[in-house]
Amino acid sequence: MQLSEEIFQLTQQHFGRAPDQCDDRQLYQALLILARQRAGERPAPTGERKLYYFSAEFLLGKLLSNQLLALGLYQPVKDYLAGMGRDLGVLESMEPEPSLGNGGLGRLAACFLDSIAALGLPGDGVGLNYHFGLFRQVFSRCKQTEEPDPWLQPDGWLIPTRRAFPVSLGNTQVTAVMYDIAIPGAGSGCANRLHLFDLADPAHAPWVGIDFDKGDIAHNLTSFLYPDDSDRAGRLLRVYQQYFLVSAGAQLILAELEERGFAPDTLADHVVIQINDTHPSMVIPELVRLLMDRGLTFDRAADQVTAACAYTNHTILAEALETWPMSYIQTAAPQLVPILRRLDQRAKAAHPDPRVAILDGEDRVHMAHLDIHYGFSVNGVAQLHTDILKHTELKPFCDIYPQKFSNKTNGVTFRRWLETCDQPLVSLIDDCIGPDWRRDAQKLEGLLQFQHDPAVLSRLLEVKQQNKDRLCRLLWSEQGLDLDPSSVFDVQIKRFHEYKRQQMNALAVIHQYLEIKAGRLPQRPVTVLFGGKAAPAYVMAKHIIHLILCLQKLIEQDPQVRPWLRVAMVENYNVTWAEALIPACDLSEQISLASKEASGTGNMKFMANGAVTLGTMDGANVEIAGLVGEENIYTFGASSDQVIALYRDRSYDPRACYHRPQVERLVDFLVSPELLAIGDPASLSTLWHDMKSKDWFMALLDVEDYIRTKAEALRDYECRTAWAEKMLVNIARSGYFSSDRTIRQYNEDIWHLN
Ligand code: 475
Repeated sequence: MQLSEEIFQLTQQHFGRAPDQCDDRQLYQALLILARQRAGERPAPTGERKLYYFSAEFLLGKLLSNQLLALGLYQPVKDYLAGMGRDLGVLESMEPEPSLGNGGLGRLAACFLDSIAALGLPGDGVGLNYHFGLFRQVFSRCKQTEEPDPWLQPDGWLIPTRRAFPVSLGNTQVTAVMYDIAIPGAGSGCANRLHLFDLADPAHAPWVGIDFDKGDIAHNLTSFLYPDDSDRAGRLLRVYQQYFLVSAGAQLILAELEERGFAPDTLADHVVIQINDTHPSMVIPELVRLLMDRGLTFDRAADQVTAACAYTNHTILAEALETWPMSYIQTAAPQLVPILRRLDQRAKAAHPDPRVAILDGEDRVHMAHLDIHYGFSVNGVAQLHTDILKHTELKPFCDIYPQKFSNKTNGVTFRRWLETCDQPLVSLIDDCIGPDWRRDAQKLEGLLQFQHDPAVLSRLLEVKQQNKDRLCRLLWSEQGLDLDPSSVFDVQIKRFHEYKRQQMNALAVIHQYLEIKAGRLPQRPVTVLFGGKAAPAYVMAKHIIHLILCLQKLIEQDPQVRPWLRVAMVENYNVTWAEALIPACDLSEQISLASKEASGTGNMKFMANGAVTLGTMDGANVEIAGLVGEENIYTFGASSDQVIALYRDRSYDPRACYHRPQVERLVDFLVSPELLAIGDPASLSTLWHDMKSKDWFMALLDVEDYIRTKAEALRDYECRTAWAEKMLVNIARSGYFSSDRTIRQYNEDIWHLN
């Protein structure tokens, strides 16, 4: 059937009218149903082994455009709509963004599902269906507040299935039901699934408010992603969630294994489980338990599970390395306790070194240690991060199991992060090198032949301008921000965390502000854009957001500064905002303290869209620098070796850095009369004290070099042709960071799917 006929039938059937008589919502709904049906008809990829990607988060973003793209319908649908004077972007703006993720780890999982399907590999995602997701960020009096984000729509992307599994949570018996989102693969003709488990019983329907009773498991198990874990009840709730996810997921794996005609003791021949950070680590003892129920001995079960499980580490931050008191597991999943004790004893018998123990002297379970002993693969997410894991953080493990460790540098799907989010740039690329880069992103290197082509370079600058204009329109209509599209767009978008050092960027803003106040004007106005959420219980991150919102307000009120410098913080930053911000960015801020950012993936997206990086030699920035060469990136700051030595020797002295005259006046501005008149004195002075005396992530160590390097970048920006060359080299060299490449490597080295 013709596409137009199919859409006609759908709108007739559902709304009793022809497409051109439908309103935007109806037309959107018809296209959703079309995509859902087409994806549902696609066969699953086949292979001897099947991958299950277990993750607490899948940060999908809006689905319509990317589903149509994978189905080969994107351009036909756009053309069809254009023929009626309608626009796919307008229709898609109706779609609420699924709120199933938080940051890089969740977005990586979404990029991976896209690439796994595109490569035709058999692999499904396994996660939870959080009804209110993370939270919706609302600014009120220059502070972040949190509201539930009810993103689920009737008749949306979720496909109900007949799968249901019993799960015992302490002394409560619940049923996990499974919903699916189809994941069609671009160019593969296949579709995988993202399985999202939820509570079955409507009497147990999730709770609606945000101040819920955390003890009421039945009502809030799948309410929120990362419920506040600053107290015991919140932490217990996380353990309940984790166990619910892995128990249902493990039962799914064994059910499918049986349906494929394989015996439980051949698990590892037919199944590989990728454990995305430690949140799903309890899948290990749960599978051991279920295999023992099916007749395997403990040792045989443990061996099968070890040969099936692979672990990805995403962070070396101590506070993110999960350890659960055994007493929590005794409460939430008592059936796992004897298994965990046996797994611990078996590991201790072979490796008595207390540094590698699963259970420590306080009876806490170290989830990463469990993954490393009882998995066959451990990977970091960028070369530097993997090296730090091997030589520092996980060295005792690497000495025992050197063969388990490998690097898999992250990647991003160019289908979402170039093809659908930056159409002006895509047209330019197509005109230069044709369409082949879609199948093989390394082909973007073909752009290098245009590095000195004035026509291409000036078109590149026009494309960037178009994207900046588009962003300005959007920020105006959605958030009432009116920005200057002819200014330089300097963008830092990511979760708020002290190690990512948004506070250092804020100090640079203060520097620019004081310069303008002193009559030293920049060559061109600058707009510093921020976006990101702070975890509700992360007090210091919230102080940093407050500082930025106060600076924004201060500058808005100042007619002397406002024409030259603006600060704009996007409210409720999410994937959808990223898709508008990244194509519009000139300068990409990747300024984490070296050694702390495992990889970063935003850095890759910016690069592919022609932004130039201002960054530390951290995470994947190191690899970006290697690919583009030093003249096409701005790096600064202490090296990871220096930082690691400062921590090891406890020799970082924030007070000494603070007392440098240029630094002191920037830091003291936090408690200046101007700022105190706008903000909350308690919040600003807490941040001020912390910066002077603790500065755990060493913002004051790097701030001067940072300000100097940013000034250099802004100077270079004025030579427009030379800047356009830098943009072009960044785009041309970004192909390495396609998640198709990353997934090929996972498959070749870890999964061996087909
Ligand atoms: C890294 N999230 C990025 C990205 O590999 C990296 C942890 C605990 C609880 C909740 N969320 C988390 C993360 O650790 C996370 O998102 N890590 C990020 O993973 C993908 O690119 O450098 O910070």
